[in-house]
Amino acid sequence: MDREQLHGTRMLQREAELPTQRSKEQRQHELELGLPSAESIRDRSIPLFNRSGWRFSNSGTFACRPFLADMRELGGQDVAVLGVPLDCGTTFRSGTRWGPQAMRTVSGLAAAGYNFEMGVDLSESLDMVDVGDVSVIPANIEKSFDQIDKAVAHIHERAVFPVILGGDHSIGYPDVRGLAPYVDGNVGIIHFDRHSDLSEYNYDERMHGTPFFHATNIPNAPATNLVQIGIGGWTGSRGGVKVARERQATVITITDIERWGLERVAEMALEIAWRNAKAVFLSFDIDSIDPGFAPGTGTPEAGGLLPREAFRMLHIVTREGLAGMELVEVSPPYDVGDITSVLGVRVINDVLGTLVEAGKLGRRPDETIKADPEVERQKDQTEPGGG
Ligand SMILES: [Mn+2]
Repeated sequence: MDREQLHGTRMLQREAELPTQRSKEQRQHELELGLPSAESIRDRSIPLFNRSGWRFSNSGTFACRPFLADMRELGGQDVAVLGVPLDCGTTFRSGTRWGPQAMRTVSGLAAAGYNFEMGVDLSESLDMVDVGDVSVIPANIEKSFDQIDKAVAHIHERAVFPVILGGDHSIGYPDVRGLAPYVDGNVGIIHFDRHSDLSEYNYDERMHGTPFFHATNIPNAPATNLVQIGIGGWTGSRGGVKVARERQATVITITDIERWGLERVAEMALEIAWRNAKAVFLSFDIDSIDPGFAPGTGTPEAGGLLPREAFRMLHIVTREGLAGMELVEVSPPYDVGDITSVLGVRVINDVLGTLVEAGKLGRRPDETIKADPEVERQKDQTEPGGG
């Protein structure tokens, strides 16, 4: 018997005879819909926005909203939900590449969009689309940053509010990098986390402990407008502390929250983020909430926020409006009964509900409905004659 008689050899030849026309047309179509990728991507058949839904980009849409296949049609909507299935920036447990899919899957639970306590109905108030995932480059974080930056910038350029589903926290840097050029002034950052994420490098690269070192190097995103809420525990690094001290970032610990109370620290965070700023970005790391409630995450740190504490503070810090938000570090392989994904979706819905309630996004279903008395009081103070 010789090599030519092997089935394997025949099949080697067979592959060369199979047609490729349909798949080539499909890839070309996806490239047209998904726009050209960042300059650093050598394979020019990879689009900027992933239109194939392959592998870790395979998921339903957020809150069962329409999937926007053609990114050339973005514009005029209120909200674009964007997945970033990236976890090559994790330094301990990976798995956040499954975060967008898991959150989309469980988001169907609250897809009706109605919240009794807030008195809002997102289905009535928000024109929201799911634009699918960024085509990330799993083996190259810098190329992934270029893709994320360009994708986020495309959403801001079309004046749509992005809700970014991580992915690990390394994406905080390109998320801010994609926003900053579209803000005519400074960008404030409100950052919920148990970790400061201010190191210059992890393992010689810009991984998930580094996003705010690099984001606050962007000229119009100064660290003096960075407020970090929930910092503490044993899993942070000393390097980041030095950066926060030198750049005068504001760090609010769990001890501060216990001592001063939720309302006072949240009011302070809101004031510092907006001081001489034109826009504020919200970065919410799910590990800011105690791992008893949010076990599905890469760097768990006990003693974090209770869910209701996080919801109360979010209600205060987001009511003046946001330019975008990210929900990062949901790692479904470590989750139990999807509770971490459910919590992530709840945070997103609460923020959207607050923005609608405060008249900062979409339309209030009935303008005669009074908002939270606290919101009204604030408006009366800040807007002479308004209300
Ligand atoms: Mn964290």
